[in-house]
Amino acid sequence: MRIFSGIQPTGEKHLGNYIGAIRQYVASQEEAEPVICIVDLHSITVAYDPEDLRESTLSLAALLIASGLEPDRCTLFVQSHNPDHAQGAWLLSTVASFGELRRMVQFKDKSEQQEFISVGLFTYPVLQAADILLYQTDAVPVGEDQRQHVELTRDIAERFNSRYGETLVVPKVVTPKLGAKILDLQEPTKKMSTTGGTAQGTVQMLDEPDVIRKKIKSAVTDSGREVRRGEGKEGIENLISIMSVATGEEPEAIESRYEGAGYGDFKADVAEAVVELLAPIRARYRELRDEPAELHRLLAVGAEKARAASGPTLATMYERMGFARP
Ligand code: ATP
Ligand code: LTN
Repeated sequence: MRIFSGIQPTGEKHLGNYIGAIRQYVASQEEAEPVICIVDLHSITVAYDPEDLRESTLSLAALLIASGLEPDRCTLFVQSHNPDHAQGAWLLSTVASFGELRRMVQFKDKSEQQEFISVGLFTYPVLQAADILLYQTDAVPVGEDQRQHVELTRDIAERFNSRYGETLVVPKVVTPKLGAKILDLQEPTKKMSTTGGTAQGTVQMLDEPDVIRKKIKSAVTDSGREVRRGEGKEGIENLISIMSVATGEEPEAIESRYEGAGYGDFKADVAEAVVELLAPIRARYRELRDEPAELHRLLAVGAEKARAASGPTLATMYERMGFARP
């Protein structure tokens, strides 16, 4: 079973990224050796600062290791350290159609926020398909917002196989049972987001405990008073999911435990649960950031493992597509 996922080195990583994605990567180490890619080539598709990108790439590597990814039990690497991704994306760009890419919701959303809409932002899902398909991936753990991209990847793989013969594994998307879409605490109709959310409604994984408490205590809820899930109770439902993931307690058990309690007490407990969840990650992150040489070494080992895994697939793609090769 091959597991692959990608995460962008832009901005700070938030609680939605942890619950929807990072937590799944860590858990998948129990069943397989997942391949986790820091997708820096994807991050240049919108306006960015080159110095920030360099810094965020190392920072994300440290955060992923601090969250529980163990370089001996997974392949953790930076996308641009393996040139097969860019090559694979070019080949696959002839197997994806303009019409398919035009329907991508993430492109529609992100292009609205950009003054300059790059061609790279449009073809972004083809690079994502190359990421996944080069590793003959069976399962892709992601949050709900990435489902459409993984479905496109499946269509591209099937089309490649029918044009050129059975070559690529058609991957499945895997979203967590709980927390596949964590909502912004201030606008609980939108997903918590790096680029599109509110600052107060986004808990960053590296926020100080007091900042986390403040954000959770001021979360927007509803005019009712019952701690339970349901129509019109998106804010409370979101907090129940967060608490459930942080403590391991089922949502039903949380609902009955808080029967008759007020929102204030509930929020205070959610805040403590999140502070406890993130505190060890933050501490370990600090230690790792003090050892940049060690981080570079781990990423170099990861890149080598990644190239060894993607190389044979890329070679077969070239061959099947009719390129003359020695
Ligand atoms: P943006 O919000 O700007 O689109 P992002 O946070 O989605 O950025 P990434 O950092 O690449 O971008 O996302 C990493 C992973 O986190 C992806 O698998 C994505 O599905 C997941 N994810 C992102 N936001 C949420 C959320 N609110 N709830 C659950 N999972 C999420
Ligand atoms: N598009 C994804 C990041 C991403 C990814 C991938 C996820 C790039 N390549 C491959 C899974 C598999 C995002 O914006 N979160």
